[in-house]
Order: sequence, then structure tokens, then C-alpha cells
Amino acid sequence: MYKPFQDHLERELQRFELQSLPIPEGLEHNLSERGKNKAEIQSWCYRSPQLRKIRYTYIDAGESAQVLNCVAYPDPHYDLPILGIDLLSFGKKKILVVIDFQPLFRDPEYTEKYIAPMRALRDKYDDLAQDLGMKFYDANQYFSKNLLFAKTDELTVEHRVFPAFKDYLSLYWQLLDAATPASEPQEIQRIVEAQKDYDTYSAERDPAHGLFSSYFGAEWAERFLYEFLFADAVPVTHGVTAR
Ligand code: BLA
Repeated sequence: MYKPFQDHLERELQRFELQSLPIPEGLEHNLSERGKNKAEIQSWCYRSPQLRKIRYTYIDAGESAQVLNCVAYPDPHYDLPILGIDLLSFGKKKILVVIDFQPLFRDPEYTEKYIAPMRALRDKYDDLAQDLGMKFYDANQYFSKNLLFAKTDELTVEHRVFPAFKDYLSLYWQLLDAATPASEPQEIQRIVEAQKDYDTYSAERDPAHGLFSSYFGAEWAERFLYEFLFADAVPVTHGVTAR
């Protein structure tokens, strides 16, 4: 269902000088026969001069689940928000789409610089900017006011979410191209820490943990979260001794 999105993303990424980043052993691909439908999960991970990491994952469990999840972390010379995309479909009744530039900082100057430019797109896709309320995450932590967040249907995914996805991506590349790199070591360090905090927060809250465990087992799920998806998370309650 989201394959055309992945194809578009891959075409777009050709504009960067990509280098593959290694995915830890056993996490790049997995298959499950536990559910009603077979499930396949596959991930890709790259870096470029402007992006220290861009990763995406596709879950194909036929009718049961189709997911495209993508996160791009700018090089820490850039304080740009993290590009976050989560497109989910669990059968026809539950289709959820989230696209955002996830802010690392929340001061007014930052918001004006990076979140205000999304406003025109958020308004263009007003039907996809639904006030749904979040169960897992705090909407005020790493989400912007201009995110697209919608419960929708297959036709809308094709006719509205796809163009929205293309528009948000191209705006993100524009902001990235226009960004001036930080030069002060303290400023770069502040960005490094903020990206790390994002991973720590995201790993702890990730609503997909149960999904990964049910298909691929708890141990694989834990490794996937902490060694791949949010590899820079500082695992406070995680590890061999804790839990
Ligand atoms: C919700 N994301 C979800 C849910 C799942 C995933 C299963 C819960 C759906 C539900 O039952 O309501 C799935 N999350 C994944 C998968 C991965 C993942 C498969 O990280 C990894 C492969 N989520 C993100 C990113 C954003 C994001 C980058 O990973 C940012 C745009 C958003 N996902 C997001 C939001 C929700 C969600 C806002 C709703 C959560 C809530 O209600 O609090």
C-alpha cells in the first residue's frame, strides 16, 4: 500500500550523496509466520553529507499490516527538526498517517524558522491535520503544530496523503539546503544531545514494540528498537541487568 511512497522516497534520495550505513546483524530483514498473514520487515539505512542518518522500514503483512516508517536525522551541524514519517495500515478500518518535522527545540525563534514554513502545507492538507489526541506520545514533546496526523482510508492515502508526502519531503529538502551549519562546538554538542534525547524518548514510547514482539519475538523487538531504530537512545531502563 505504501510502496509508491517508498519508491518516491528512494528516487528523491538520489539527490544526496548516499553511503550505506550498516544495519546490525539479523535486524535488516525478518520474516514471521506467526500471524494470520506472513509478515516481512525490511529496513534501509544511509548517511550523506547533510544527513547523518536516514532510515526507513517497510512492514508487509498483507491485509493485516502495511507500514512505512522513516526518520531522517540531519548532520549535527544543522539544528533542523528530524523528519518523521509513520504510515500505517492495519486492514481497511485502521489507517493512520503521521508526517512531521519533529522539533529538537521549542523556543519561538526555532519554531518561526522551521515550523512556520510548514504552515502553508498543513493548510493545503487541512483534512489530514486532524486533532486526534495521542495515547503513546506527548504531542508537545517532539511534534510540531503543523504535523499531518489523520485516521483515513485507502482512497485518501492515494489521492491526498501521497501528494502531501511529496510536498512535505520537498519542503524538508529545501530547509536542509538553506540551512547554515553551526560552527561553535557547544552548539553542535547541543544538537547532538537533542537528537540523542529524541532517540531515548522515542525508544521508550514506541507504540510499535508490541507489534514487533508479536511478529518477531520480544528479544528481536528489543534489539530492533535499541540497536537500529533508536540506536542513540541512552537505555535507562534497558539492558541485561535492568528488566
Ligand atoms: C502510532 N506507530 C503508531 C502505532 C504503531 C506505530 C503500531 C500505534 C497505532 C495505534 O494502535 O494507534 C508503528 N512506529 C511504528 C513502526 C515503527 C515505529 C512500525 O517507530 C518503526 C518501524 N512514529 C514514528 C515517527 C513518527 C511517529 C517517526 O515512528 C513521527 C511522525 C508518529 N506514530 C506516530 C504517532 C502515532 C503513532 C503520532 C500515534 C501515537 C499516539 O496515539 O500517541
